[in-house]
Order: sequence, then structure tokens, then C-alpha cells
Amino acid sequence: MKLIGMLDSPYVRRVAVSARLMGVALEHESVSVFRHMDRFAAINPLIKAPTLICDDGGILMDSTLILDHVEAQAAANRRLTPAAGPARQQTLYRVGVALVAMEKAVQWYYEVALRPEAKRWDDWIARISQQLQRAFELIEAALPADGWLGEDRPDAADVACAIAWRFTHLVLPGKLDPAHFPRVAAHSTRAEALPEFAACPLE
Ligand SMILES: N[C@@H](CCC(=O)N[C@@H](CS)C(=O)NCC(=O)O)C(=O)O
Repeated sequence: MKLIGMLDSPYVRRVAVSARLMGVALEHESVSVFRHMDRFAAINPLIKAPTLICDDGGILMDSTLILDHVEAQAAANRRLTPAAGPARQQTLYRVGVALVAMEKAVQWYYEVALRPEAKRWDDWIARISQQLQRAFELIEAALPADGWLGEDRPDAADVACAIAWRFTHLVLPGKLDPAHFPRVAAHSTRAEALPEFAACPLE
């Protein structure tokens, strides 16, 4: 299986890190949805990162759907999402919160980096910045002071939260004050020190 996309996408990085944590081997090809549009379109005409090229040549897209496919191939004791019950529901909820954080950071970044200044809409930026802030407030409230949400090892929500935070600081430096999110900041430092995160640096 080959993962297509740049690691500066939080969605691509989420898949790459999670696959490593689960012990599922993925090849990786850095193709940009902006700088290499034609090359990307030849792989996936919808130009969405991440795209996964499966072993039979078929493609999948959307990080959550790709991880569903990857997780099904991992040994049961390496999977990052609890199989059933309240633990699964809780993990899926937390992943959802982190995915909103990623989405709002991406939207905000597109507003400031891609949209011409004359066409910016301040009310929209105010809305997405508030949603981003709230998502990290929820993450801050959920994270433990030490260790992982997954207790003895990082789970899918740990990965998503850490990646959302690192990405936000890369593309929106200074927009969120780490002093307001001490658990998120410390959790990010712990996560980024893991070999699986270090092997997937933001490009
Ligand atoms: N919900 C999707 C979001 C993926 C996404 O929006 N990726 C961005 C890159 S960070 C992208 O493909 N942007 C190009 C576009 O939407 O045209 C996921 O979880 O994979």
C-alpha cells in the first residue's frame, strides 16, 4: 500500500504515524495537492490528500476511511481504536474533536495563505478561529496530565490530538497560546518524541 500526500497535511501525517504505531507498512510518496496537481490528479482525479493506493491498485481517500482499512490489517493488539463499547465511542468522539481542530486550522490557513486579502471575510475567520479554540479547549479537558488517553500506549485520539496541535502551530504560529493549553502542549511534546512521530516529520 502506498500513501500519497505531503506530511505537512495533518490528515496525511495522521495516517502515516498511525500505520507505524500499528506496525502496518506503508510506502509513502510526497505529492502536493497544490504544487503537483497534475501528478496528483493522475493518481486520484479528485486531488485529495491523503490518498491510499491499495495493493490491488484501487484507491481510498479520507484519513478516517484509510485508517479503517489500515487498522483492519493490523494485529488486534496493535490497533489504535478500541473494538467496541463505551471505550470505542469515547475514542471516536475524541478523534472527532481533533479532526474538527485540524479542519478549522486548515480552513484558517487557506484563508490567510491562499485567499487574496481583498476577498477575506472577517466573520468567517472569526467563526473558524472560535471553533478551533473550542476544539482545543475540549482536548485540553480530555487529556491526562501525563501518559496517554490510550493509557499504556497512544490510541487513535492521542495521535489525532497531537497532530492537530503540531499542525496548528506550524501554519498558524502565535494564534493559540500554549499557556492556555498546558496539557495539550505537554502531550504534543511526548508524542513528537516517539519514534513513529519523529519518522514522519512535517515537510
Ligand atoms: N476529511 C479529509 C480531509 C482531507 C483534506 O482536506 N486534505 C487537504 C490537504 S490537508 C486537501 O486534500 N486539500 C485539497 C482540496 O481539498 O482540494 C480527511 O480526513 O482526509
